Amino acid sequence: KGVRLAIVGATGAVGQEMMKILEEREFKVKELICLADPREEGNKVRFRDEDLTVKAANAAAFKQADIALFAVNTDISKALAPLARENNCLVIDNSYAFRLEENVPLVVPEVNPEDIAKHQGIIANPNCSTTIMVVALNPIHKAARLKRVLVSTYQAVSGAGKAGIDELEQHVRAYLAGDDIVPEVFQHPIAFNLIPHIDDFLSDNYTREEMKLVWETRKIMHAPDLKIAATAVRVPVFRSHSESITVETELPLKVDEVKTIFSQAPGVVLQDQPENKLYPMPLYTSNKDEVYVGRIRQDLSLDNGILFWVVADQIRKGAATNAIQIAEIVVNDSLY
Ligand code: 2RA
Repeated sequence: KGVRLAIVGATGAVGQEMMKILEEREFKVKELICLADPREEGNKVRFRDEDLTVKAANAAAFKQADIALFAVNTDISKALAPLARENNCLVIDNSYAFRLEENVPLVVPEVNPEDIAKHQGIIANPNCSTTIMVVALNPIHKAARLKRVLVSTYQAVSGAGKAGIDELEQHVRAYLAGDDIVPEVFQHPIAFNLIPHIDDFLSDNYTREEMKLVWETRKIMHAPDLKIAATAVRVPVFRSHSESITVETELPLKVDEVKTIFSQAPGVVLQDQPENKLYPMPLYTSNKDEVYVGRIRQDLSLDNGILFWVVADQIRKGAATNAIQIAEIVVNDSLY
C-alpha cells in the first residue's frame, strides 16, 4: 500500500526537508525514488533509517514513480516535468516554471484545495512568500472582502537554499574578522545588511519576487482584480520569512474580530500579546508548519484598514510542507 514517490532535487535544502516531513507525517510511501543532477548519482540520502542511492532524473526513473515532488530550479523543472508527465508521473513542482499556466493549478491547501482536481499532470507550489501571505489573507478575505494589499517581506537567506544559508554564516564571520566580503549568492554582503533585490528587476522597477506575490496571490485566491503592491527584501535571518501586511477591506473589521478570525483560521497561529512581548519572530517559527500572525492594529491612515505581522518557516510551509500537503490530498482523493 502507498505510492511510489520521487523527489527531484533530493539532496537540496527543500528536498532534504521534504524527506524529513514525509517521515514526520507518515506519508504512505511504498517506494521513495531520490533523483538529482547526474553528477550526484550514487550519493546516499537517509530515509526511514535506510540509506537510499541517488539516481539521475530521467524517463526510466519517472516510469517507476506515481508522483514526483520537484524541488529544483525553474530551468530544471521546465526540462524534466514534461518528461515525468509523459511517463504518467504526476508532478508537484516547487519552481516558478508552470505556476501561471492556465491548466496548472497553483495551490495552497488551506486556501484553494478544490483546484487540485483540475490538474492535467502538473500542480504548482507557489513561491514561499506568496504561500505564507495567502494563508493569512484568505480568512480576512472571506470575512470582509479584500480591496487592497500592501506587503513588505523580510526574507530569510534559506530562500536561496543551502548556498544562501552558508553565505550568511561566511559573511558574518568575515565581517567580525575584518576580512573582505565577496558576495556570490546575494548581490551584496548580507551580514548586518538588508538587500531590496530578490530575483531580477522587471521593466517597472519591481523585482520578479515582488510581482510573484501579485500574480500568484490573484490566481490562488481567484481574485484577478485584487490590488496588491509588494517590496521584497533579503534579510540576515537563516530560515523563516517575515511579512508586514496592510489590507483594506470592503467591510469594516475591529481588531478583536480580526484576532478571532485568525485564531480560527486553518494553518494560522495567533501570537498577539504585545503587553507580554508575544509576537511572531523568525528565530522561533523555524521548523514549524504554521503561519504565525501578530501585531494586529487598525490602519491609522485608512478607513477599513488593518495591519498585521506574519512569520513562517520558508523551507517548510513556504515550500516542502505545502507540496506534501498537496500530495496528501492527491493520494487521499486518488487524483493521480
Ligand atoms: C527566495 N522566494 O526567498 C525565493 C525563492 N525561495 O529566495
